Parts: sequence; C-alpha cells; structure tokens
Amino acid sequence: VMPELVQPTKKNDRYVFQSKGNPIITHHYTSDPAALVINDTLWMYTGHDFEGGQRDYVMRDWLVYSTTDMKTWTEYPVPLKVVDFEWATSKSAFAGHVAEYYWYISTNWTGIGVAVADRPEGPFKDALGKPLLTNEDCFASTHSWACIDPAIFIDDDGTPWIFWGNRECYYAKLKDNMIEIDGDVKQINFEGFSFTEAPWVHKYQGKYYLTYATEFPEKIAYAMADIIEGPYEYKGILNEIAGNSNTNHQSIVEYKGEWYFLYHNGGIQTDGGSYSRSVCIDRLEYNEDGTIKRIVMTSE
Ligand code: FUB
Repeated sequence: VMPELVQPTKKNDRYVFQSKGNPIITHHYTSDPAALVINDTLWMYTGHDFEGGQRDYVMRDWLVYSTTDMKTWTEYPVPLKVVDFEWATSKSAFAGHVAEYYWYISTNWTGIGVAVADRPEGPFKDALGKPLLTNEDCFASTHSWACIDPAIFIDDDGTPWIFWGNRECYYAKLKDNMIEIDGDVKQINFEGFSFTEAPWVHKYQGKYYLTYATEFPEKIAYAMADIIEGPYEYKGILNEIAGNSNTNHQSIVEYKGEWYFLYHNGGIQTDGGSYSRSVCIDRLEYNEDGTIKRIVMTSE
C-alpha cells in the first residue's frame, strides 16, 4: 500500500503534520523509535536515515516528535547530533532511548553515550564527555559492534536499568544520577534466546517483558519473567519482518489507557529499504494470560 505523503507546516521553529496512518512520518526517513510518555503527551525519539535508497547507514542526528492524540504530530529542531559526542569517532547515530531527560544513544563501534536536557524536546548535551559503556563492557563479545541499542527501564521502586547489545544481550543497573553504571554488567540468556539486537523492557501486570530483534532480516520476539534479571521464558514472535527492511526496532508503551507498538519498516515508500526506513505505530494487545497478540502492520 502506498502511503499518502504528508508535508508538514512550519510553525516558528517547529513542524506540524497530521499522520495518515503508517508510516507516521513521510517527509523524513526515520528509524528505531523510542517512546516516552509524560503526562498527556507521547514523545517519540527516532533515528534519521539520510538520503533514500543508499547502500549503507547514513545517520548523523536524531529527531524528536510529540503528539497528544496520535494524529497531530510536532517535530522540533534537531535535538542531538552524533558530532555532539566528541569521543564518537564512528559518527553513526544508531538507536537510542530517552528517560526523563537522559538520552542514551549508540554510536556504533565507539560505544553508548548519554546526553542530558532540561526539556523533553532538548536540546541535549553530552553528559559525560566519554562513553557510558564501551565494547570492553561487553565481556562476551566477539565482534566490534556489540555495544549498541541501549534501552532503559525504570522499575516501580525507581531503580533504573539499562539493557543493550548486538548478538549478546547485556544489562546493568544505573545509579540514581543516571550517568554511571552501578555494579556489574551481566548477560541475559535463556532457552530459545536468539538475540540480534534492539532490546526493550516493559512491565505489565507485574511481569517483565523483554522484546528484541531476532534473526536477520529481523523479526521482533519476546520473553517474559517474574523478576527483571530473569529467568526469562521465550514466548514467540510478536512482529514479522517489516516490509523490505533487514532491521526492525521496537518500543512498547502504554498511553492514555492503550498499549502501542512503535517500530520501523522499509517497504512502504517507493525508495524505502533497509537504509531508508520509516517509523510505524500499531496497537498492542494482551491475551488474558499476559501473552501478547501478534502485531500485523495496519495502514490506519
Ligand atoms: O538504525 C541503526 C541500527 O539498525 C540500530 O541501532 C539497530 O537496532 C538497527 O535498527
């Protein structure tokens, strides 16, 4: 299905547009969405694929959007660029996640950084002047890009956790200051765990859900546990390969009493693909036993 292309309207330094179903944004290529709910606003932080149809990632900055009704979206001035991390030599603005208001980002080979702002729309600034995590923290790693895809989960008791990884899934506690690791880095492992990247942790009715990209081209799979450190039990595939993108990268949030699955796809624009991706959003529904229904992309 060809989406209707929507041109945003400029309002001061912002752009406003009405989404016409999936993909949500058609004036930029966007990827790796991370959602954050603050009061009645859903904030969405995304990666940004430059130039349609290229053969590799060209990702120089991240973008931020907000909505209060899932239809009308505001795009703010570019809140963070990979060059803002002086130590990041690889210059690849890979996936990130914002927790009020710390933005954990991947730079590909040079580690995970953290930037800070005093407003959800930024601007964000490097909080450390060095990486928060590097490949050395990925003790089981056999390759150079294991230290990517941070995801934050703040538990009901306020403890912040960070999950990340490629091929291996790592996690650690964060200190309350949000910019230091508290204790040891550990690894998640369980039967049937075939982890590619993109971990995301959320909680529903007292259970922990670990969703992640599996295989390649990627599908999104999930596992459940009673405590955050596991053991996790594999529960199956949540979302099939998304369009013609080799990657997928999800985010799951509750907003105004509904659960949403944010992800990306490469197949719905004429020049879309693995390096020209587009963020999509669909409803997420649970079964009575807490398992999640498969999510099939809709066009509305
Ligand atoms: O967008 C760049 C990388 O592709 C992300 O870090 C991965 O999760 C995959 O989506």
